[in-house]
Amino acid sequence: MSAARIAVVFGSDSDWPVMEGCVKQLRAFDVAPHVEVMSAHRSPDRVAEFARDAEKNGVEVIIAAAGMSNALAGAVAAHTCLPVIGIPLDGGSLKGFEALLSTVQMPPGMPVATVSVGAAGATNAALLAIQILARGDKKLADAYRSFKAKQAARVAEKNQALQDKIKS
Ligand code: RP5
Repeated sequence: MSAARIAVVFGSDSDWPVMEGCVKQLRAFDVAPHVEVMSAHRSPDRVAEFARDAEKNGVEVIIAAAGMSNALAGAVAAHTCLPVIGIPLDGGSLKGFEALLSTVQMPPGMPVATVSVGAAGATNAALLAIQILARGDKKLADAYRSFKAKQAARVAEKNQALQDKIKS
């Protein structure tokens, strides 16, 4: 089996119900990611080891998600030159606002591309990772174009259905 080009890491197995959406979205493009639970606070040594080795292991983009105080994406970014996409998850008592701020507010010199909170962010992180890989992969670029065209067609269908309904 070839090395995974995208890694999806998250802070707890309790994040899986949301993160499964990210993995499914990647698989819809025939991309099989490396998936692993690791925590910036609870298993910091594994986070550092993973991030340091990711590039030499063939990873090109890292998606890192966590709820509450999300240090994971930033900690991964600190140990790699690969692009890191952060997903703030919404399990905490502040409904993801705390994870949003801790993911997005990175200091200058240490970027994390932060997507929206929760399930929408899990989907968008996968799509953004595909877009990044697609810059050097014509097959993925074509698949992404086709995904966008289908999405637009679905909106047009829904609009047509609404127009028919409000006319009658
Ligand atoms: C974060 O704390 C995890 O990413 C998870 O969203 C949250 C709660 O983790 P558990 O207590 O369920 O393991 O680090």
